[in-house]
Amino acid sequence: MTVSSQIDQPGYDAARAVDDDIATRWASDFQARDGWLAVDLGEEKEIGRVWISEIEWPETREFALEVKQGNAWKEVARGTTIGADKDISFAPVRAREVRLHVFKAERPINISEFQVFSPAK
Ligand SMILES: [Ca+2]
Repeated sequence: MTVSSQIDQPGYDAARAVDDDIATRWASDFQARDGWLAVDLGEEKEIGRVWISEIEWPETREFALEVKQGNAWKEVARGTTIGADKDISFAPVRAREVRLHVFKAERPINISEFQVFSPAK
């Protein structure tokens, strides 16, 4: 897990966004209005869906899902709001690293869960 920034408080580290617990979350620096959260799957896998849960009030206004291809990030999906229950499917792609890139948020970024799946069958 790598993130663009981190709030200066314990208990909100990046790993909280992938701990399968909706009650815990990653929080960006309090001043941040953009940023990203990247997940390393450990090996290249075919993926085609993510599930994202933001904190209970929607803060994100513009975001993209990106996968790393070589040294560059490639956009596979784009959206505006996220909210508590956002399921996004996209054209299947092979990648090891997946990133939620928030371009614009109303408040600091708070992501409770960011889960990556193989393409829906
Ligand atoms: Ca969590």
